Amino acid sequence: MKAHDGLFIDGAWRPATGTGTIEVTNPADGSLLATVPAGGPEDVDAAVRAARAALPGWSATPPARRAARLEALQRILSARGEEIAGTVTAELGSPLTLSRKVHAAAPVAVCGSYARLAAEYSFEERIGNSRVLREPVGVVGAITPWNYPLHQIVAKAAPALAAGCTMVLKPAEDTPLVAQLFAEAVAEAGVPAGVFNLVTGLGPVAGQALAGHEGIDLLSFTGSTAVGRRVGALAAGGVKRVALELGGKSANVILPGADLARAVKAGVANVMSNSGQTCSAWTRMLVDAERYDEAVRLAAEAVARYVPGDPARESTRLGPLVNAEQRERVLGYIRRGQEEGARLVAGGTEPPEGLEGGHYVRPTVFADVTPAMTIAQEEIFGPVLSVLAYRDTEEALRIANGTVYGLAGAVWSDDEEEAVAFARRMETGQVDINGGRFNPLAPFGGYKQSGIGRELGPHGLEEYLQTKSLQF
Ligand code: TXE
Repeated sequence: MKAHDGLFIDGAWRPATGTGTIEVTNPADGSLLATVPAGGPEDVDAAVRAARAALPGWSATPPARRAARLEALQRILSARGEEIAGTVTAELGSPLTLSRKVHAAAPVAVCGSYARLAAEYSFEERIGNSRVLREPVGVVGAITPWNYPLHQIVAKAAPALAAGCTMVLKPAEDTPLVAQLFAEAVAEAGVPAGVFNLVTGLGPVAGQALAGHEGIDLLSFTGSTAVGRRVGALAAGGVKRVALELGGKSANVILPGADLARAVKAGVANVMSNSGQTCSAWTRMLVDAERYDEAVRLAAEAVARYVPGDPARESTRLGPLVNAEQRERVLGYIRRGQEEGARLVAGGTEPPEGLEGGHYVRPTVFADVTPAMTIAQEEIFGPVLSVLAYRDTEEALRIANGTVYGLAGAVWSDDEEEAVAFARRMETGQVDINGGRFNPLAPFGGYKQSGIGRELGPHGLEEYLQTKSLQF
């Protein structure tokens, strides 16, 4: 595949100072797609300097003109949608239909929402005898994961640019190609040199250098809780602002009156989408004891429709996992579930037939899962659903809230008010009521160890602003 052999710094593709490279492979068959440079601390330094130099000009650019650049970016991302979808399918392994519908489409919607917000947002307000100015935080260091590779970038870049910040992005090692494509789009959209910089590289080298760099004002990280904890501490040590979007173990609570067939089907689809590599995935399905057996039967039936296959085929609904390490992690959790006494009703550790060479895992459903089991507590990040029983809604709430995470969740009921009342008591940043639909303006982010800060919409914009008050 086409790839740049340089880093995008100060508006141009430049060679990295180090000689290291990253091999980008196709998770469906292990073949080599491209090689990209692995930037080092000196490259990160050059990128941060470029972002710092571009800050006065970009932050003083009227919001309406920043909005015009975001609009242009939205148009370019939309026009290059097929190319984006193909790139994400190749480097992540997500089925082509999902790549089109979500990986390529969501960033277009998010860019559009920030073009409008930049134009409409009140960057100044009066409070009594004060004028409160909302000014850009400054230079942003952004570190992103591979699971929604373009969306995760745009969820940081669009609000940062709308706010008047400049930035340096270190994308995930597994998915640098769509990040390069995004840098091309930013340049094509007429965003001035130095406003957006891209350093591909290894997490512990380039990522670490960025997180600890004195020249950034905000570190925005999405990834694992373990790394987030470390880089957050590093940035906070330099008294930098920190935004963290980390893991999840979301509960899908099906209340006794809910339409069971619909809720189970949607719950299975949610977990199997993107091979379960979604931080907000509803990985724990909670069903009342009376309807438990029926729910397990429906879940096993629904999961049979997710046959692993080549993600480049239009008909495939379940692709491979991103890499061999992730597959091993997920298989380890499946083994652990069996050892701890959960009942396997679909899938398992056997590799799917005829797909040798790819990082495939069978779609897996566990029944008789109890809240203390490892598979009910830890983020698996694979196509694995746990079904748990509850006796009454108080117990359902205790189970739902009984993990260190609090990113998302779902509640199903025939009485919307009952569902909302339950959702109010959930310790989580986002709850889908009877299915829910993606809203690019709604804040997304975690309670508890799922993170700090919010992305998307006006709340996401405010992460990139700081306030100054003038008293009269
Ligand atoms: O994530 P990492 P990994 C979870 C999920 C998954 C697990 C491991 O459970 O199974 O994390 O995935 C960069 N200093 N999530 O190992 O390592 C890295 O280069 C600075 C949830 O891929 O956290 C990449 O750009 N940066 C999640 C980014 O951090 C470092 C999405 C994320 O990688 C670094 C992904 C370091 N020392 C995984 N080490 C979500 N919240 O959606 C790594 N990085």
